[in-house]
Order: sequence, then structure tokens, then C-alpha cells
Amino acid sequence: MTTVAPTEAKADAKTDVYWMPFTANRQFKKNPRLLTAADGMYFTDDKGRQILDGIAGLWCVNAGHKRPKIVSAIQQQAAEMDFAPPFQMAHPKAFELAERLAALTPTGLDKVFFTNSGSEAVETALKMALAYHRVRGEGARTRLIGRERGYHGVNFGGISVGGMVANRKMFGTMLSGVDHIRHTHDPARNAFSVGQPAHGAELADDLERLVALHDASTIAAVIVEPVAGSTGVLIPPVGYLQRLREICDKHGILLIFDEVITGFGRTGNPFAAQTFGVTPDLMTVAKGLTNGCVPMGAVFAKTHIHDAFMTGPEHLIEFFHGYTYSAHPLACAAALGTLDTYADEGLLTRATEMQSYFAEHLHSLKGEPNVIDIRNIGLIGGVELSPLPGEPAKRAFNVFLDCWERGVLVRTTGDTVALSPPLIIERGQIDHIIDTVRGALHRAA
Ligand code: PXG
Ligand code: PLP
Repeated sequence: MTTVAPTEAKADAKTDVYWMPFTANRQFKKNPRLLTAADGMYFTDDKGRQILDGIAGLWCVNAGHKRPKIVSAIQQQAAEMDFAPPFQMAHPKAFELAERLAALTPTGLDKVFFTNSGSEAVETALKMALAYHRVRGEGARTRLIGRERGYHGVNFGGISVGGMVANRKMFGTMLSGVDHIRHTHDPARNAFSVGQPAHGAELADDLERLVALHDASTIAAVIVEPVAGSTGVLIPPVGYLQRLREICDKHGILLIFDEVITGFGRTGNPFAAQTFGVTPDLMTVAKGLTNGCVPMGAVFAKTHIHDAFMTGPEHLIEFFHGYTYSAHPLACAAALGTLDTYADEGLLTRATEMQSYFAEHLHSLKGEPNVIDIRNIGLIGGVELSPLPGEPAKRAFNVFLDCWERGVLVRTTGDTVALSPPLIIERGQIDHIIDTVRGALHRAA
């Protein structure tokens, strides 16, 4: 092994070894976009430019960057105890965090299981649902239902219930016994809706179609994102989630909300379940749980689901599942620092105050070149563009590159430009993001 001084290594950095995730590697490496520092609403790039963060990193840095309480919590924890085994052992911060979180969740979601990402939270929730039915003597309920256009991370369970074709088509048969209800995107009726679209509650009845096909006695759970993020910001129609809840209750099917993006203030309440007034049986989170600072995810379960496992001999493990890094001390410390920061600044409800300003400015993009729909809720926005003929996703990507050149970070998925700024955003920064996108739309026309 050769040793190189850090400065030399930096100057020499090559880009060919690192195989980047969800990235056009060859294109990126011709002209890398490198971030080297972050503070508040801004990144700094390797050329010293300030980049306004319009997407909270990747929907995760909800309190903004480099927040002092989070930084010091992580620093102190690293110096105090690096690791504690999570199986048959624990450390105090894991219990403290679980309790603090349960105080924020909708009533009844009072048990917390820790993971290291949203993808792992999804796998955990799906396994919990299957095992729950089995321990209650309904082991025939093995079927999992997702939704077209859903994103539930990249592990095998998540892509099986997920509904984005590019994330699925390369990977064989995935889990068996999975089916999907229809997505809710209906631009013919709902284009340019401000907030929740009026039409489409009846799309939840598609679950009845699958019940008629498979029989409820074979179905364990339905998983949906309350607001679909990765697929391009799809807001649930008025009444849709309520209807899904009713159908699940009628048939004894567990309802799982994947709140990896919507959790921790994104829609104006701690969780989207509260914004929409519908409580799931299981809820997955990640991202904003630690403000993106240390990887961590979690599953919240209703007490009766947890309690159903607590029946056999007391010395036996009740749920054969867990990760080496479940409730990692650094992650717990970061999450506690994050919850303190959210509480100090009222961030978990701040999107409620900002959303009308955000919506008004976002929707001012209506009529700009190639804008075919605009969608919003809380501090999430999606601007859908008509694709360049024969080149899907390229127009939006050109908008992304143009904004980057002008110092604003947005995100694109397909031909939708997505915005999800840190919840600390000020009005002037909203103006700046929207004006930059507006200019980019003209240049990409
Ligand atoms: N569920 C949902 C609803 C998500 O949005 C995951 C699970 C997976 O989380 P991890 O931590 O394993 O990545 C996510 C993640 C995008 C984008 O561009 C969104 C996510 C991840 C990467 C990109 O929209 N969401
Ligand atoms: N692979 C091997 C060989 C392992 O020993 C382990 C954990 O002990 C894993 C995978 C799972 O790793 P993790 O618990 O970090 O998810």
C-alpha cells in the first residue's frame, strides 16, 4: 500500500474508480459537479461558488446544513462511544430517541424499530407485516400490494412493491406474490391543481379489484407513499388516502405509509399522515430523521402489531430481523440533535406558514415554455415539462444543469423538476429558486 499525503491525494483525485449511484457516470465524469462544504441554505462547490440548495440535499436536510446542535451531538458521541452492539444489548440514546419520536407520531404508532436507510425501513416494514399475520395465525396473508409509480428504495422487497419501471426491469422476478394498484396521476382532470387535486379518490377502489382477484385472505399489506416523491411529486387526491384506509380496514389488510420523504415536516406537520388525517398501521421514515447527517431509518408500528409478537417464551427472540447498525450511537445522537433543532425553530410545522407563498410562486411558472403541469403540497413542488421529442428526461435534465451553472440545486426525475428546499428557507430564497428555474425553462425551450 502506498501512502499519500491528503493534499496530494486531493489534487490527484481521479474519478474512474468510484461507481456512482443513480448517476450517468460517463457524462458526470467529463464535467464533475463536486460539493465541498455546506452551511444553512447553501452548498459550496470545489470552485468556491455558493449553491442555493433547492432540494434539501436529497429531500433530507430539512433543518438546513451544518446545524450546531447536530454537529456537536455527533462530535460528542464519537468521542464518548463509537459503537454498541444492538442485538441483546443497547445504549441509552436508542431508548431516548424512540420515546422522543413516538411523541411526534400519529396516535397509536408508538413502537419504533431502527434501520440505516429508507430502503431498509421498507424491507423491515414488509417483513413485519408478513410476520404479524403469521404470528396471529393468518399465515396465508403473504401477498404485498404496492402502487404503480411508487418508489420504496432499491432493495428487493422495495423494488418489488415499487412501480418505477427503470428500477425494476433489470432485476429479474423479484419477490413473488406482489401486485400493484393504479397510480393517481391524472393530468387530464387535475393539471395545475394547487395543493391536493380534486379528482381521483375513486382510484383507491382499485384495491377492491385486487381483493376480488386474489381474495383478502391472501393479502398482508398495502404500501404507498402519501405523496409520491421520486416519481415526480404526485399529490394524493382529496379523499383518496381515507378511502384506501377504509378498504384496508374492511379486509384486515395492513396499510403502510412510506414517509421517507414526507416525514419530518415536509408537508407542514411532523408526518403526512397528520396532514391528510389518515393513520397507517406501519410507517417508514429515514432522511429527515437525522437531517441527513448520519444514515438512519426507522419503522413505526402500532402497539397491537408489536404486541402480537410478544407472546412466546420470554427468552426467545420475537422478530428475527435487525441490522448491525440498527440504532447506531452516532445516528441516535444525530437524530436527537435534529429533533432539538426542529423543536427550537418550529420547523416541523413551518411548511404550513410557507406553503402559500411557495405555491403562489411555483404556480407562477404556469405558461412558461413546455410547462404541462405544476404540483405542490407543503414545501414540495413538481414542475412537469413536455419531453424533448424522442429524448425523454433530457429537457428537465437540461434545466437542472442550467440551474446548477447559475448556483441553484434542483432535482429532476423523468421530465419533472422537483423542489423540496430545507424548511428554513426564506421568501427571498424561494424567489431566487423560482426565478432561476424560470430562466432555465426559457433557455431549455
Ligand atoms: N421510500 C421512499 C418513499 C423514498 O423516497 C426510499 C424509500 C429509500 O430511502 P434510501 O434512504 O434507501 O435512499 C426513498 C428515497 C429522488 C430520490 O430523486 C428519492 C429518494 C432516493 C433517491 C433519490 O427523488 N428517496
Ligand atoms: N453479510 C455478512 C457476511 C454479514 O456477516 C452481515 C452481518 O453480520 C451482513 C451481510 C449484514 O450486514 P448488516 O447487519 O450491516 O446489514
